[in-house]
Formats: sequence, structure tokens, C-alpha cells
Amino acid sequence: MPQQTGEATLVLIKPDGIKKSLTGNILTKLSETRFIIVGAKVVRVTTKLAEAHYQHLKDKPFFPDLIKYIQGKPYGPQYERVFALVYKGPGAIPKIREMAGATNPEEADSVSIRGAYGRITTKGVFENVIHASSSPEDAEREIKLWFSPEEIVGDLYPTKKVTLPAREVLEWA
Ligand code: IDP
Ligand code: MG
Repeated sequence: MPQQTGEATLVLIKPDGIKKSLTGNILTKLSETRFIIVGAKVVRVTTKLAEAHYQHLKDKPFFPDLIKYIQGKPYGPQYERVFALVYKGPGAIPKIREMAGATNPEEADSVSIRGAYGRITTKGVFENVIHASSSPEDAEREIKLWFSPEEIVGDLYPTKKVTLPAREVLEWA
């Protein structure tokens, strides 16, 4: 049976994963866990979102290149996107983290996603194909950063109703 309960975790298929055509492969691997997908979308990553996501690394020398990497800037406009997913199930955070593998793709288990498909660029950025939340605190912060409550199927965290001022939105013409 698919798992309906348990914790939620954020997965990003990073631009290098999209460029290497690994999306289907990664989704197949993750589907074997029987965790359920409660949110999914393609995102063009703004500098603001990238910097907020990686705020814990802002003092690192590789931070500027990391921000460009998660935005897909090195690969050209057709790869300037990530596939963002929220998986839910018992133990989803540690299990998907384990399947992703260690941060450094050269140190990652060779059958993990990062170990199999990651690389270190000449600029020294770990191009490791996938992001997976590393703790319940990180998962909640990251899911709230990438998804609004209306983009999640089912309840994850407490919500509140707010009335927004009138603003222009796009509709199909
Ligand atoms: P994680 O992605 O395994 O949680 P974090 O330390 O949160 O690891 O780092 C976020 C991302 O920044 C990594 O996935 C990787 O792409 C990049 N990164 C982390 N540490 C280094 C490093 O020492 N050199 C180059 N890139 C790094
Ligand atoms: Mg991390």
C-alpha cells in the first residue's frame, strides 16, 4: 500500500539532472520507496529563492557558483529550471537522503544517485543531480519556501487564510 502518513521531504532534480535526462530514472528509483508525491512542479529558480534555499552556505567561497548552478545558468536557457517534488511517508527524510547519497559525489556510495551521476566541476562545485532535505527542520523550511499550501495535496503544516490585495494574474486568452 502507498504510504499516506509520515513526514514530508523536499526533492529537487537539479538542472544537471534535467540536462543529463535523469528525471525519469530518479522518479522510478524514488517510486520504489512507495512514498507518495504530494506536490510537484517545474520551477525557474530566482536568485532570491536560490539564496534563501542555500542561506546556510552564504559565507562559503563556492556560494556564488552554487547559486548559478541551482539556477542552471551554466547549461543554457533550456536547462534553467529544477523539478521540485514533495514526498511523504514514514522515514521519507532519511530514506531519500540515503538514496541521494553523500554531498560530495566522489565520496557518495557508487549506487546512490549522487554517486552514480554526480561530478565535481572545474570550478569546484559539487554537481550532484538531486537535493533531498536532511532533517525535519530543513524539510519544513524548504517545503514552505518552494511550495504554497495550495500546491500541496492534503495537509502538511498549519495554514491561515489571508486576503490579498487585487493584483494582475495571467489567464489563458
Ligand atoms: P546537501 O545538498 O547534501 O544537503 P549542503 O551542505 O546543504 O549539502 O550543500 C548544498 C549544496 O552545495 C550541495 O548539494 C552541493 O551542490 C554544494 N556544496 C556543498 N558543499 C560543497 C563544497 O564543499 N564544495 C562545492 N560544492 C558544495
Ligand atoms: Mg543541505
